[in-house]
Amino acid sequence: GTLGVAVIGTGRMGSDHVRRIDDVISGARVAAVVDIDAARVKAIADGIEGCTPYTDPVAAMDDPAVGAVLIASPGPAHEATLLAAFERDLPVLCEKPLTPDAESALRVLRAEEKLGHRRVQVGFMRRYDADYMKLKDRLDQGAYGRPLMLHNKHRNPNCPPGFTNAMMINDSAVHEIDVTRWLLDEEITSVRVLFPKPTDKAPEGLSDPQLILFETASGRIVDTELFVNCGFGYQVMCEAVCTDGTARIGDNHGVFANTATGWGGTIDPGFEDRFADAYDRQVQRWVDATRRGEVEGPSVWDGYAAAAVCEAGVRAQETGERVTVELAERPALYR
Ligand code: ISE
Repeated sequence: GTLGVAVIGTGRMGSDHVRRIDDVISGARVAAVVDIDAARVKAIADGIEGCTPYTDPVAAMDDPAVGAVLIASPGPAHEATLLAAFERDLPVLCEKPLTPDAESALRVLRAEEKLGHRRVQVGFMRRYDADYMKLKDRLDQGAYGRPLMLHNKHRNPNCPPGFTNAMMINDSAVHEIDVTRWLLDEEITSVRVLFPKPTDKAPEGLSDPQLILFETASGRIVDTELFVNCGFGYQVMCEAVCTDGTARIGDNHGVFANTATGWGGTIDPGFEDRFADAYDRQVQRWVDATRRGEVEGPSVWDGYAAAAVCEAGVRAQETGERVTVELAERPALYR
């Protein structure tokens, strides 16, 4: 039957997921919405048939209409919700970050291991973007030989208020961390961060842009230009440099026009537009897998490994040094 989903957290991503499950996704419906803001969840639930508002995630999970959980609350709240979902053996789609640090991510990993089967798909949605999927496919086929380097660019028009240097790593570069591990199929072993001359568009205390360098287990090098106040739009690019060629995605797609004033296209204003298809595909694939009783996509191991690299990244920002990534051994469940 139709999967009843509890959407936990109704901020920017949570409310987008409510709309997505309600309008776009097949095989699922929003059975419950949860937020600490009671008036907000009531207003959302009032607009959706058969949807119950809650302020407590655990109460929502105990609602018999709920068969799966989508976690889109702030990162520090994820661990408690994940552990409660494990207790009820409920399938979970958890927005990134899995948890805010490696230690708590490892606790979640141990809890899922104890459960004995995977229950979580982590919201690294770039793995569901059509361009990234093509690049991954071709790299896996060896279409350009063996990959040696990746050049990434990650630009946001502006950052939300209160954005910090650590958030540049934990919220933004975390996507390049996941993409690197996924495309190259190996772990990141060290991180360095360089601070170019900053833009005057960045808020006080934020050094923007930053240049982030990863080394991987086999000695590949990956650079990322992270620029969260570029001012003009949202752009994500990835170029793989391989032994027999290079391949690049993310040059803006869409309509290419010739007009009196020149040639070209438009730049997406934000990640909701640029990655709309990826978010849709991510949630649809999660619903489909869940209804088959399966789990796919980025795992708790991927969430933990990303958290460990983020921690090294923040230390690299603070010290100016090359910081080695410390990783627990990969459990059999995730091999
Ligand atoms: C945000 O949280 C995201 O996940 C976006 O993909 C990223 O581009 C942005 O920088 C983050 O703040």
